[in-house]
Amino acid sequence: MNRSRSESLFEEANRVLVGGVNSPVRAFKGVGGSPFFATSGKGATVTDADGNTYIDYVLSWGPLVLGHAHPIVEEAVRKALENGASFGIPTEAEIRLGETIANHIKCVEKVRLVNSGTEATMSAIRLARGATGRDIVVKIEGCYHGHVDGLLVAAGSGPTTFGHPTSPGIPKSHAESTLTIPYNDLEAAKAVLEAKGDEIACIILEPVPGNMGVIVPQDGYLAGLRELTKAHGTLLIFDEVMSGFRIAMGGAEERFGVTPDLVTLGKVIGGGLPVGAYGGSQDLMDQISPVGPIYQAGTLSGNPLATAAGQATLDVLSSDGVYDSTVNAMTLLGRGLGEIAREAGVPVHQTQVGSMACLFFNENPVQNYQDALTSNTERFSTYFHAMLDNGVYLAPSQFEAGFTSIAHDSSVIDRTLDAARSAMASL
Ligand code: KE4
Repeated sequence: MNRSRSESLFEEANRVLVGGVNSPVRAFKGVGGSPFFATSGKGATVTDADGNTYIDYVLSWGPLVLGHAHPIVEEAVRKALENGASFGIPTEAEIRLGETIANHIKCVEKVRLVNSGTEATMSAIRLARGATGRDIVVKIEGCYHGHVDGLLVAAGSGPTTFGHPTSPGIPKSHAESTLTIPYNDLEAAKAVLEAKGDEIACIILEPVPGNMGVIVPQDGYLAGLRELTKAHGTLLIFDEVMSGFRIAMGGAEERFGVTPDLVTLGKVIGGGLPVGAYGGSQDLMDQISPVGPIYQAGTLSGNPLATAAGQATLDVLSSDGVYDSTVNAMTLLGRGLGEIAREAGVPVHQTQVGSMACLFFNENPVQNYQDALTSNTERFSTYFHAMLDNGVYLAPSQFEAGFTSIAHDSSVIDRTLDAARSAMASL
């Protein structure tokens, strides 16, 4: 497939943009080669600067649950823009988006809109620390919550440890107030809470992680975390920036019956424009400025264009049968990929929750980050490039999630499976 225009654009980009990108994952470092440059998207497909069209399972890393350039979303943003791009003064649209979020995510009595998932998780952690008067945050190894200083921490040795930063520029003090435990390990959670419980402000996790591939919570894991955190006065934060409106319209609380103290959202609620949010009980949220003393702010938070795109997306997604169609598409795809892998004799471990899924090139089950790391990333990279050359764009890393949209109909899935049949045969 000819991508010469993208290649020359990437050379130009590298002269002014760090790594040629504005977010590292886009640089294809996980799979080698260089990224294509997008020029347009429509429904389930995205087209590059050389005119190649790909079926898109990245969907801007999750937001485009209605597919690219959905007419209702486009019209909503166009109409909002006619009245002006931003006011920095309250607008009714922010009330309506807040109400829509609260109507779906039951633990949310009050919400604060921000501009990214990172802002949402950073603010939720500040709230947890302010509300509890405690400093330590527990995160789950392999979960990603945006580039928040204290959360760019990898686990040290052993199941529960003081983390060390995975990035320069993070003060030792930040890393020292972050503990890391493995996913799906209640014993590790129990140990850390018994050891430090009265200093731990919160445990934050992706209830269904999508940043180490997609991993399914073992039965009782989330409920166990809820029980343990409650017993120690530690807040439980579900980071649903990725899983929100993907694993259920009501998030993990609906799917698993576990109610967190705070939830963070992003991606889908902005429909492709910058929106993040964090929410919880009125008692907790009213501790945020201007009602309470915990400060958080944002020039463009709740801006009219982003709220219009988010509202239109959630309105379409919550109409009859629409959400289910995204899940059914992923189920159809997963079934087909499993068969193709078996026919090709390629060992894979598949996971799916709602409309997010992962194909691990791994002959064993993947229950946590250490398991995920044993996947055959070489084989994944070969598969990724074969699929790309066959017109299917997957997330350029084994440790990401795949997403479907309402535009991924059966003909799109069939075309994907044809591409997979030939890609798998080349492994
Ligand atoms: P943003 O700041 O990128 O909007 O959201 C950060 C974030 C928070 N929480 C979860 C669970 C997330 O998945 C993310 C961002 N996800 C990555 C994809 N793995 C975004 C892609 C990127 O970094 O460019």
